[in-house]
Amino acid sequence: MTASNSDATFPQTPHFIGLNQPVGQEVALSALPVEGTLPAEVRGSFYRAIPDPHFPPKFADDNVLSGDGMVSRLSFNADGTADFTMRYVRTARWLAENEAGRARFGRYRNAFTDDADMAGVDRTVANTTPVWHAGRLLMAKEDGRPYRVDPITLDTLGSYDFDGALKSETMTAHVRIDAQTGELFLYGYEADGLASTKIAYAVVDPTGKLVREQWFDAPYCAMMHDFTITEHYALFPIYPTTADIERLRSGGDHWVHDMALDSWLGVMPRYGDVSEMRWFRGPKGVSCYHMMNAFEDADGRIHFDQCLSNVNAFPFIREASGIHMAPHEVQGALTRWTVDFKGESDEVTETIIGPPGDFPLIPAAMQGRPNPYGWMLSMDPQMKGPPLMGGPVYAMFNCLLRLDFVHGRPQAGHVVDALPLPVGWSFNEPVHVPSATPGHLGWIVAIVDHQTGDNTYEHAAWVLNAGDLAAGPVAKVAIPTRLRPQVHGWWVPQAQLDAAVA
Ligand code: V55
Ligand code: FE
Repeated sequence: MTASNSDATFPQTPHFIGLNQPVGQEVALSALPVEGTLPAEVRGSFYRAIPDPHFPPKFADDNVLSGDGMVSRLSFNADGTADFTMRYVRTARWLAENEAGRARFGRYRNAFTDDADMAGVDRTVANTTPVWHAGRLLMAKEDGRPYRVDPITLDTLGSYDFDGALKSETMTAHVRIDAQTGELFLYGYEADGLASTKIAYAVVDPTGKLVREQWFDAPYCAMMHDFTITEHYALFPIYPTTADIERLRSGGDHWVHDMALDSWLGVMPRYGDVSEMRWFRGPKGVSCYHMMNAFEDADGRIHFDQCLSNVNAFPFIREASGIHMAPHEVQGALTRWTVDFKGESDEVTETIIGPPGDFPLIPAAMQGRPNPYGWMLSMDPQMKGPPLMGGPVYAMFNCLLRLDFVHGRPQAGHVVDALPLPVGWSFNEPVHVPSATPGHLGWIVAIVDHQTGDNTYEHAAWVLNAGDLAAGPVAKVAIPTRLRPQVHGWWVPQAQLDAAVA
């Protein structure tokens, strides 16, 4: 048994109330009934990463991103039922705090605010993405190395450094896997310490062996949450959410957004040398957490498609930056930056290609190649009430969209299919399950939240036809326990799980 936070007091801020209220308990539910018809192709496990603080924070201004990593697994079983399990990742930090029965680590990504006796203890919380590659499940967070987790039991197997090969102290939660080669491409920023400009870039072969790691300097230290690959290039975007070591030393915030600084896109041949990196300048002040994809066209130009916004989307980062904006002033769109690695220009060419929103998704097989279509979460403009409060933006998305870049109208943001939810409901990030039927777009699995009372919620996994969202779920699994908003998820087909366990 682990110490429970259920009787402890969390700050009554948006980070810890409502949907963001810590769950504080591990869960094991088996043989959950599936309502409707589960497609035979939806066989496998849907992993989710959730931040869930084990103990109330040392500092009341703590944020939702600091929470201890929890990994959950929704397994769609051969008998047509589903199992749901959720466990804390036993990070060094979790173990140290569990032993003391209280928080010993301080502010978000500021080790200078930790208890003195925690100096040198790995403070990452493994709370952002469950990454599956080469039969290994890794719980990743961008401020440290990932933790390896058993994909069946969810037991923590320890901090993972690719058998000693990874030199970077950090690894992104947004790796990219080329489905055609089976390679995993990763980077780590602040690779040698807090507020450093050092970025590590590494390639992992299809067997999981890290075969190459190179370091380079960013134009400035920025929050580098995601990156992309194409068939021939690796692309590193830099947006002006910046860190400063003196601010950290004085106990301040890790991140401040600077509207006056340029954004940048670093591009290098993906098997090349970092000395070949070219930096393309983007607009000032913009911000992005997630890219849908990047690819090369027939002329060799590179298109980089991102959920871009005019400022950092996280209210607590804007507050720390002295940027006071009403929620409606925070605007964005699915935005394409086009660059020509072999051309003259050092600027990006910007085109709006889709609606505002986040959590973009494409089939794994299209990674780094042209994606004629994709999905993302957005806000239903017709909604007759406020969004559900939750997550780091304090507002959950309530609409799932399909974009078709071939058949959709650019004026309509290429949106061809939508599933808006009623007031009081929200979507968490979906995953895609491929179909073997030619022409079938596959399936979408996502957790849906529903507020039923003052502080009561119901949660279910919905399975949708990815090519007919508007039809609503073809199957649902109610998950009868409280859930906190997911950061990211990953779909692992049953055959890959079976092969890894064998
Ligand atoms: C994000 C999430 C993080 C983090 C930095 O969603 C950025 C973006 C869950 O932790 O530390
Ligand atoms: Fe992310």
